[in-house]
Amino acid sequence: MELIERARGFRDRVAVISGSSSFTYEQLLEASLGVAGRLLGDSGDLNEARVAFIIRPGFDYVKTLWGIWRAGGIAVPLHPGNPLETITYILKDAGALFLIADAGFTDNIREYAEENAIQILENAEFDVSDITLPAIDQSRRAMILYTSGTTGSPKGVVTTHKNIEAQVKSLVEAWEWSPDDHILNILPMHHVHGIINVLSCALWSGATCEFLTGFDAGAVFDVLRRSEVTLFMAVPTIYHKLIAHWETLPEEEQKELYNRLREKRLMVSGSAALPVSVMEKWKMISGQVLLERYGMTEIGMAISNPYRGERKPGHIGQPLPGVNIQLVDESLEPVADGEQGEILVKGENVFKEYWQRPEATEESFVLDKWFKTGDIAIYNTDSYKIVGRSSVDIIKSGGYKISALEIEEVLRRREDIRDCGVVGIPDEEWGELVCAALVPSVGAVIEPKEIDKWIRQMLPAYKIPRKYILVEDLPRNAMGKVTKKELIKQF
Ligand code: MLC
Ligand code: AMP
Repeated sequence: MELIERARGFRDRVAVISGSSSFTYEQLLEASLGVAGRLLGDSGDLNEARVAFIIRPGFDYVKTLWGIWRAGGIAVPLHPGNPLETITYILKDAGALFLIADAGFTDNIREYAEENAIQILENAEFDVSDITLPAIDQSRRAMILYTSGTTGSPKGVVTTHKNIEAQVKSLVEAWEWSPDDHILNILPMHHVHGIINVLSCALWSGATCEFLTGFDAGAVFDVLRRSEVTLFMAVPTIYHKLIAHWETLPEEEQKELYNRLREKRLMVSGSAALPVSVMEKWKMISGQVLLERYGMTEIGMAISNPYRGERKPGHIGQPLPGVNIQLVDESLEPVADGEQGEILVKGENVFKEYWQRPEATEESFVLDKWFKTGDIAIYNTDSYKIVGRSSVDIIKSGGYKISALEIEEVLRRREDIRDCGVVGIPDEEWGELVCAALVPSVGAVIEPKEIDKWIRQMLPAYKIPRKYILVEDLPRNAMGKVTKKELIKQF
């Protein structure tokens, strides 16, 4: 694996900072070797066994990811905050054979793991003596990330080592990463934004990745104040929250922060549309023109504003190195410049398959292996601009992709709900807010608070509806199909 080979060239440099501890590339190589050895036991190769892990962002997360890769396994990162229902769904769907977890996360999952022959390993220091690692061909599967789509349940997006390398190399080239870079990571580590754009680009480059375990605006500014930090990447909601925090600070501190932030090499926004107002405000408080880029779990990053050159507000820029883009109409014919079309993507960056869903995989590719993103864009004077999505059932909130259908399925499990419709309502801070219209069953009295409590046991926080309305029936067209555009007007 080139990632590991390259690390040997940066042995004494700091790879990861978590909390008050720093870890060199040498320490990362050694600790990940320990994880690999523990996973391998007496076998010489995990041969693509799925290894799930629930580890807080930091050095232990990174050593585990690398250890799984070095042992020949497929890494399946899980979010520590997710409810048991979500975690067991993924363990089952991925057919995980191992679960590596921080102490404290294993208790409520142990029973499920034992029943399903999943071996639990508590995150620890592992012995590194006497380990022979398998040779890993680039074409082998490396990672499964779960993503929501227009089908009810999340699907596993499988990327190979080659896909990951292509995604990383493209960004390293476009954004001119170097060993002198130092990036702050506050993103969740079960999605491409945190794993690829931040962590893997840093480690590929011999740079330093510093972790905070979650988002806290004051703590982010404290790290960004330090001159060695050169890069920052986040979703628009995070920039919105940072601006709100900045506005509460005394004038002296605001000025001091401006002077610190304007020295940064690059600040990037992505995972959802960056409102022009947020881009302008951020420039005012930091002197930084945010670089907006566009990506997706299935493709890594595809389109980006330039590192050098004009970053156009409200636009996502041009194709990244190695990535091919075209816009097509519903008959898959290319559209003219200035016309709307669905973004199709092709290149080594594009994922291999949806895990054990050959039909879904086949449906997502058209023409000659072009991936259908479901995003609608126009190309105007040298830059792409996202104008919408082909499905109203996909919601983006806080940078997370959410399937309305998945939430509806969970709501419909209740006897007091006869029908329901979930929609995304535009929101300045979150991009969209998940909202649900509920049709009560005959005679049922619905208590939104109780539904909220119940749904929290099943879905991650970002999928929980923020507003409920009760309706007698959902709006439908002449064919009897629910018209979500009409439903949105009722909120
Ligand atoms: C959380 N909350 C929300 C919410 N998410 N409210 C509305 N909408 C949402 N989407 C609420 C919680 O219920 C809670 O409320 C409160 O906010 C704090 O919850 P939290 O989870 O602690 O939130 P916070 O830490 O503030 O998280 C906000 C955030 C987080 C923006 C930091 O959402 C985040 O890290 N987002 C990044 C997601 C990401 O990395 N996406 C990339 C996917 S890859 P209460 O009442 O319960 O206290 C991809 C491809 C690409 O998209 O192009 O990059
Ligand atoms: P995910 O499936 O979580 O990886 O989310 C991918 C989706 O995020 C894309 O299909 C887009 O809809 C959206 N997205 C990512 N970046 C941007 C951006 N800069 N502007 C608008 N939407 C974006």
